[in-house]
Amino acid sequence: MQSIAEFLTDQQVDEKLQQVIHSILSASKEIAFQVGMGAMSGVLGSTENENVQGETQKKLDVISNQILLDNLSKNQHVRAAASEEEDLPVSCHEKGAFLVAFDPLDGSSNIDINGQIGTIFTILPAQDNLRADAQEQFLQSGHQQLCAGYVLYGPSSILMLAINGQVHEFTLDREKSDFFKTTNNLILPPGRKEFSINMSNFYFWPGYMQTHIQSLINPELIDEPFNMRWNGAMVGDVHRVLSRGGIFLYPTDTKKPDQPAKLRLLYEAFPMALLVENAKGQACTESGRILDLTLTELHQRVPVIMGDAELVQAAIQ
Ligand code: P6P
Repeated sequence: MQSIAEFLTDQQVDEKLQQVIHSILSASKEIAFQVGMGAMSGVLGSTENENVQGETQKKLDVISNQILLDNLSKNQHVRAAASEEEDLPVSCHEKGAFLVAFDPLDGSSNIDINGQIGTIFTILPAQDNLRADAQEQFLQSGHQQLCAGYVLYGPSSILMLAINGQVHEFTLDREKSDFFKTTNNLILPPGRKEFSINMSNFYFWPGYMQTHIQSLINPELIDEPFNMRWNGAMVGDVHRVLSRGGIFLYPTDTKKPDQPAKLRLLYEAFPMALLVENAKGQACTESGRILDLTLTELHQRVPVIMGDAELVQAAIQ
Protein backbone atom coordinates (compact mmCIF):
# COMPACT_ATOMS: atom_id res chain seq x y z
CA MET A 1 0.00 0.00 0.00
CA GLN A 2 1.17 3.53 -0.83
CA SER A 3 2.04 5.78 2.13
CA ILE A 4 0.77 9.37 2.14
CA ALA A 5 4.33 10.63 1.49
CA GLU A 6 4.74 8.32 -1.53
CA PHE A 7 1.30 9.36 -2.80
CA LEU A 8 2.01 13.12 -2.55
CA THR A 9 5.36 12.71 -4.32
CA ASP A 10 3.75 10.50 -6.98
CA GLN A 11 1.09 13.21 -7.50
CA GLN A 12 3.93 15.76 -7.89
CA VAL A 13 2.39 17.93 -5.15
CA ASP A 14 4.41 21.09 -4.44
CA GLU A 15 7.12 20.13 -1.91
CA LYS A 16 6.23 23.02 0.46
CA LEU A 17 2.53 22.07 0.35
CA GLN A 18 3.52 18.48 1.12
CA GLN A 19 5.27 19.71 4.27
CA VAL A 20 2.14 21.58 5.38
CA ILE A 21 0.02 18.46 4.87
CA HIS A 22 2.56 16.43 6.88
CA SER A 23 2.39 18.99 9.74
CA ILE A 24 -1.39 18.58 9.86
CA LEU A 25 -1.13 14.77 9.79
CA SER A 26 1.58 14.73 12.44
CA ALA A 27 -0.80 16.67 14.72
CA SER A 28 -3.68 14.34 13.82
CA LYS A 29 -1.64 11.29 14.88
CA GLU A 30 -1.05 12.92 18.27
CA ILE A 31 -4.74 13.76 18.56
CA ALA A 32 -5.69 10.18 17.58
CA PHE A 33 -3.53 8.97 20.49
CA GLN A 34 -5.17 11.42 22.94
CA VAL A 35 -8.65 10.43 21.68
CA GLY A 36 -7.73 6.79 22.10
CA MET A 37 -6.64 7.42 25.69
CA GLY A 38 -10.08 8.91 26.48
CA ALA A 39 -10.99 8.74 30.15
CA MET A 40 -7.65 7.09 30.99
CA SER A 41 -5.91 10.47 30.78
CA GLY A 42 -8.71 12.61 32.18
CA VAL A 43 -9.21 14.56 28.95
CA LEU A 44 -12.95 13.98 28.94
CA GLY A 45 -15.69 15.87 30.67
CA SER A 46 -15.70 19.53 31.65
CA THR A 47 -13.07 22.05 30.57
CA GLU A 48 -11.19 21.63 33.84
CA ASN A 49 -10.96 18.02 34.92
CA GLU A 50 -8.92 15.94 37.38
CA ASN A 51 -7.05 13.05 35.80
CA VAL A 52 -6.09 9.83 37.53
CA GLN A 53 -3.10 11.59 39.11
CA GLY A 54 -5.39 14.32 40.46
CA GLU A 55 -3.84 16.84 38.04
CA THR A 56 -6.07 19.36 36.25
CA GLN A 57 -6.51 18.32 32.62
CA LYS A 58 -7.77 20.37 29.71
CA LYS A 59 -10.68 19.18 27.56
CA LEU A 60 -9.76 17.15 24.48
CA ASP A 61 -10.80 19.83 21.99
CA VAL A 62 -8.63 22.39 23.79
CA ILE A 63 -5.70 19.95 23.65
CA SER A 64 -6.37 19.14 19.98
CA ASN A 65 -6.45 22.83 19.10
CA GLN A 66 -3.10 23.38 20.84
CA ILE A 67 -1.49 20.35 19.14
CA LEU A 68 -2.48 21.67 15.70
CA LEU A 69 -1.34 25.23 16.44
CA ASP A 70 1.99 23.94 17.83
CA ASN A 71 2.63 21.80 14.72
CA LEU A 72 1.63 24.50 12.25
CA SER A 73 3.55 27.31 13.94
CA LYS A 74 6.75 25.23 13.55
CA ASN A 75 6.25 24.96 9.77
CA GLN A 76 8.02 27.77 7.89
CA HIS A 77 5.60 27.42 4.97
CA VAL A 78 2.55 28.34 7.06
CA ARG A 79 1.91 32.11 7.13
CA ALA A 80 -1.16 31.95 9.39
CA ALA A 81 -3.47 29.40 10.98
CA ALA A 82 -7.17 30.00 11.67
CA SER A 83 -8.84 27.69 14.16
CA GLU A 84 -12.58 27.42 14.74
CA GLU A 85 -11.69 27.58 18.44
CA GLU A 86 -9.88 30.93 18.11
CA ASP A 87 -11.43 34.35 17.49
CA LEU A 88 -8.57 35.49 15.25
CA PRO A 89 -5.93 33.81 13.05
CA VAL A 90 -2.53 33.01 14.57
CA SER A 91 0.50 34.43 12.72
CA CYS A 92 3.16 31.83 11.94
CA HIS A 93 5.82 32.75 9.34
CA GLU A 94 5.89 36.01 7.34
CA LYS A 95 7.26 34.30 4.25
CA GLY A 96 4.97 31.26 4.43
CA ALA A 97 3.08 30.60 1.19
CA PHE A 98 0.11 28.83 2.78
CA LEU A 99 -2.78 29.46 5.14
CA VAL A 100 -4.41 26.66 7.13
CA ALA A 101 -7.92 26.77 8.58
CA PHE A 102 -9.19 23.94 10.76
CA ASP A 103 -11.80 22.67 13.16
CA PRO A 104 -9.56 20.79 15.61
CA LEU A 105 -12.24 18.42 16.89
CA ASP A 106 -15.52 18.59 15.00
CA GLY A 107 -18.39 16.96 16.91
CA SER A 108 -16.70 17.49 20.28
CA SER A 109 -20.05 16.95 22.03
CA ASN A 110 -19.51 13.27 21.09
CA ILE A 111 -16.23 13.05 23.07
CA ASP A 112 -17.85 11.95 26.33
CA ILE A 113 -19.96 9.26 24.64
CA ASN A 114 -17.10 7.78 22.58
CA GLY A 115 -18.88 8.96 19.41
CA GLN A 116 -17.44 9.98 16.03
CA ILE A 117 -15.19 13.07 16.09
CA GLY A 118 -12.62 14.40 13.67
CA THR A 119 -10.26 17.15 12.56
CA ILE A 120 -11.38 19.09 9.46
CA PHE A 121 -8.83 21.22 7.56
CA THR A 122 -8.33 23.29 4.43
CA ILE A 123 -5.20 24.84 2.90
CA LEU A 124 -5.37 28.16 1.01
CA PRO A 125 -2.72 30.30 -0.71
CA ALA A 126 -1.30 33.18 1.39
CA GLN A 127 -2.04 36.69 0.03
CA ASP A 128 1.27 38.60 -0.36
CA ASN A 129 -0.31 42.03 -0.23
CA LEU A 130 -1.75 41.46 3.25
CA ARG A 131 -0.36 41.22 6.80
CA ALA A 132 0.29 37.63 7.92
CA ASP A 133 -2.39 37.38 10.56
CA ALA A 134 -4.90 39.67 8.90
CA GLN A 135 -8.35 38.15 8.78
CA GLU A 136 -8.44 39.34 5.16
CA GLN A 137 -5.88 36.62 4.35
CA PHE A 138 -8.71 34.09 4.70
CA LEU A 139 -11.48 36.01 2.86
CA GLN A 140 -11.18 33.87 -0.28
CA SER A 141 -13.49 31.84 -2.53
CA GLY A 142 -14.06 28.12 -1.97
CA HIS A 143 -12.39 27.50 -5.34
CA GLN A 144 -9.11 28.88 -3.94
CA GLN A 145 -8.64 25.84 -1.70
CA LEU A 146 -5.44 23.98 -2.70
CA CYS A 147 -6.25 20.91 -0.65
CA ALA A 148 -8.77 19.96 2.05
CA GLY A 149 -9.81 16.98 4.11
CA TYR A 150 -10.50 15.45 7.47
CA VAL A 151 -9.11 12.87 9.86
CA LEU A 152 -11.94 10.83 11.40
CA TYR A 153 -10.98 9.28 14.77
CA GLY A 154 -12.76 5.99 15.32
CA PRO A 155 -12.20 2.22 15.22
CA SER A 156 -9.82 3.24 12.40
CA SER A 157 -8.37 6.73 12.06
CA ILE A 158 -9.11 7.68 8.47
CA LEU A 159 -7.76 10.55 6.37
CA MET A 160 -10.00 11.69 3.51
CA LEU A 161 -8.05 14.05 1.25
CA ALA A 162 -9.23 16.20 -1.68
CA ILE A 163 -6.29 17.27 -3.86
CA ASN A 164 -5.76 17.84 -7.62
CA GLY A 165 -9.49 17.37 -8.27
CA GLN A 166 -9.76 13.90 -6.74
CA VAL A 167 -10.50 12.33 -3.34
CA HIS A 168 -8.38 9.60 -1.80
CA GLU A 169 -8.81 7.73 1.49
CA PHE A 170 -5.93 6.73 3.76
CA THR A 171 -6.00 4.62 6.93
CA LEU A 172 -3.64 5.11 9.89
CA ASP A 173 -1.43 2.09 10.54
CA ARG A 174 -0.90 2.57 14.26
CA GLU A 175 2.16 0.28 14.39
CA LYS A 176 3.92 2.14 11.57
CA SER A 177 2.35 5.45 12.70
CA ASP A 178 1.68 6.37 9.08
CA PHE A 179 -1.30 6.79 6.73
CA PHE A 180 -1.61 4.31 3.83
CA LYS A 181 -3.90 4.71 0.82
CA THR A 182 -6.97 2.45 1.08
CA THR A 183 -9.22 4.01 -1.60
CA ASN A 184 -8.02 5.67 -4.82
CA ASN A 185 -10.12 8.35 -6.55
CA LEU A 186 -13.21 7.81 -4.37
CA ILE A 187 -16.53 8.43 -6.17
CA LEU A 188 -19.61 9.09 -4.03
CA PRO A 189 -21.92 6.07 -4.67
CA PRO A 190 -25.18 7.32 -6.29
CA GLY A 191 -28.68 6.05 -5.53
CA ARG A 192 -28.47 5.54 -1.75
CA LYS A 193 -31.80 6.30 -0.05
CA GLU A 194 -30.38 7.73 3.18
CA PHE A 195 -30.48 11.28 4.55
CA SER A 196 -28.77 13.00 7.45
CA ILE A 197 -30.50 15.90 9.19
CA ASN A 198 -31.32 16.98 12.75
CA MET A 199 -35.08 16.25 12.67
CA SER A 200 -35.61 18.06 16.00
CA ASN A 201 -35.35 21.31 13.99
CA PHE A 202 -38.26 20.31 11.70
CA TYR A 203 -40.71 22.99 12.89
CA PHE A 204 -38.05 25.70 12.51
CA TRP A 205 -37.18 24.96 8.84
CA PRO A 206 -38.45 26.84 5.80
CA GLY A 207 -41.71 25.31 4.50
CA TYR A 208 -40.07 23.90 1.36
CA MET A 209 -37.59 21.90 3.47
CA GLN A 210 -40.38 20.50 5.70
CA THR A 211 -42.24 19.42 2.53
CA HIS A 212 -39.11 17.93 0.97
CA ILE A 213 -38.10 15.86 4.01
CA GLN A 214 -41.69 14.61 4.39
CA SER A 215 -41.55 13.50 0.74
CA LEU A 216 -38.60 11.24 1.64
CA ILE A 217 -40.28 9.45 4.55
CA ASN A 218 -44.06 9.50 3.92
CA PRO A 219 -45.01 6.05 2.52
CA GLU A 220 -47.99 7.70 0.81
CA LEU A 221 -45.57 9.88 -1.17
CA ILE A 222 -42.66 7.51 -1.88
CA ASP A 223 -42.54 3.77 -2.64
CA GLU A 224 -39.27 3.16 -0.76
CA PRO A 225 -39.05 5.66 2.16
CA PHE A 226 -35.52 6.85 3.03
CA ASN A 227 -33.48 5.74 6.04
CA MET A 228 -32.08 8.42 8.38
CA ARG A 229 -28.78 8.74 10.23
CA TRP A 230 -27.62 11.67 12.43
CA ASN A 231 -24.19 11.48 14.19
CA GLY A 232 -24.13 14.99 15.63
CA ALA A 233 -20.71 15.30 13.97
CA MET A 234 -20.53 16.53 10.38
CA VAL A 235 -17.25 14.67 9.91
CA GLY A 236 -18.96 11.34 10.69
CA ASP A 237 -22.07 12.01 8.62
CA VAL A 238 -20.16 13.29 5.58
CA HIS A 239 -17.79 10.31 5.83
CA ARG A 240 -20.81 7.99 5.61
CA VAL A 241 -22.19 9.94 2.61
CA LEU A 242 -18.82 9.79 0.80
CA SER A 243 -18.49 6.10 1.64
CA ARG A 244 -22.00 4.82 0.86
CA GLY A 245 -23.95 7.72 -0.65
CA GLY A 246 -27.03 9.69 0.45
CA ILE A 247 -27.32 13.33 1.46
CA PHE A 248 -26.34 15.55 4.43
CA LEU A 249 -28.42 18.61 5.24
CA TYR A 250 -28.18 21.41 7.79
CA PRO A 251 -30.70 23.96 6.44
CA THR A 252 -31.45 27.41 7.82
CA ASP A 253 -33.81 27.43 10.79
CA THR A 254 -35.50 30.01 13.00
CA LYS A 255 -34.47 28.34 16.29
CA LYS A 256 -31.96 31.15 17.04
CA PRO A 257 -33.25 34.38 15.42
CA ASP A 258 -29.73 35.84 15.33
CA GLN A 259 -28.18 32.67 13.87
CA PRO A 260 -30.22 31.28 10.92
CA ALA A 261 -27.41 28.89 9.92
CA LYS A 262 -25.20 26.71 12.13
CA LEU A 263 -22.28 25.32 10.12
CA ARG A 264 -19.12 27.40 9.56
CA LEU A 265 -18.24 28.21 5.94
CA LEU A 266 -14.44 28.27 6.35
CA TYR A 267 -13.96 25.43 8.86
CA GLU A 268 -16.70 22.98 7.79
CA ALA A 269 -18.57 23.82 4.58
CA PHE A 270 -15.62 24.78 2.32
CA PRO A 271 -13.46 21.67 3.03
CA MET A 272 -16.43 19.28 2.96
CA ALA A 273 -17.69 20.87 -0.27
CA LEU A 274 -14.31 20.34 -1.95
CA LEU A 275 -14.33 16.68 -0.87
CA VAL A 276 -17.92 16.05 -2.01
CA GLU A 277 -17.52 17.82 -5.37
CA ASN A 278 -14.18 16.12 -6.08
CA ALA A 279 -16.00 12.83 -5.38
CA LYS A 280 -18.54 13.83 -8.08
CA GLY A 281 -21.26 14.84 -5.62
CA GLN A 282 -22.79 18.32 -5.16
CA ALA A 283 -22.42 20.79 -2.28
CA CYS A 284 -24.84 23.71 -2.03
CA THR A 285 -26.34 26.24 0.28
CA GLU A 286 -30.07 26.90 -0.26
CA SER A 287 -29.19 29.25 -3.11
CA GLY A 288 -26.09 28.05 -4.96
CA ARG A 289 -22.75 26.17 -4.87
CA ILE A 290 -20.77 26.46 -1.64
CA LEU A 291 -17.45 26.66 -3.53
CA ASP A 292 -18.70 29.74 -5.46
CA LEU A 293 -19.01 31.67 -2.18
CA THR A 294 -16.30 34.07 -0.99
CA LEU A 295 -15.78 34.25 2.77
CA THR A 296 -16.76 37.66 4.16
CA GLU A 297 -16.22 36.99 7.88
CA LEU A 298 -13.93 34.41 9.55
CA HIS A 299 -16.73 32.65 11.48
CA GLN A 300 -19.43 33.06 8.80
CA ARG A 301 -22.16 30.39 8.92
CA VAL A 302 -24.09 28.92 5.98
CA PRO A 303 -26.83 26.36 5.33
CA VAL A 304 -25.41 23.12 3.91
CA ILE A 305 -26.99 20.56 1.54
CA MET A 306 -24.40 18.14 0.15
CA GLY A 307 -23.97 14.58 -1.16
CA ASP A 308 -25.48 12.61 -4.05
CA ALA A 309 -25.98 15.17 -6.88
CA GLU A 310 -29.50 13.93 -7.70
CA LEU A 311 -30.64 14.14 -4.08
CA VAL A 312 -29.12 17.61 -3.65
CA GLN A 313 -30.87 18.89 -6.78
CA ALA A 314 -34.20 17.44 -5.55
CA ALA A 315 -33.73 19.12 -2.16
CA ILE A 316 -32.95 22.63 -3.46
CA GLN A 317 -35.43 22.75 -6.39
P1 P6P B 1 -26.78 19.70 16.22
C1 P6P B 1 -20.97 19.91 15.58
O1 P6P B 1 -21.21 20.80 16.65
C2 P6P B 1 -21.54 20.54 14.32
O2 P6P B 1 -20.87 21.74 14.04
C3 P6P B 1 -21.43 19.56 13.16
O3 P6P B 1 -20.29 18.78 13.23
C4 P6P B 1 -22.69 18.74 13.29
O4 P6P B 1 -23.15 18.22 12.05
C5 P6P B 1 -23.70 19.76 13.85
O5 P6P B 1 -22.93 20.78 14.49
C6 P6P B 1 -24.61 19.12 14.89
O6 P6P B 1 -25.60 20.08 15.18
O7 P6P B 1 -27.82 20.78 15.99
O8 P6P B 1 -27.27 18.33 15.88
O9 P6P B 1 -26.13 19.75 17.59
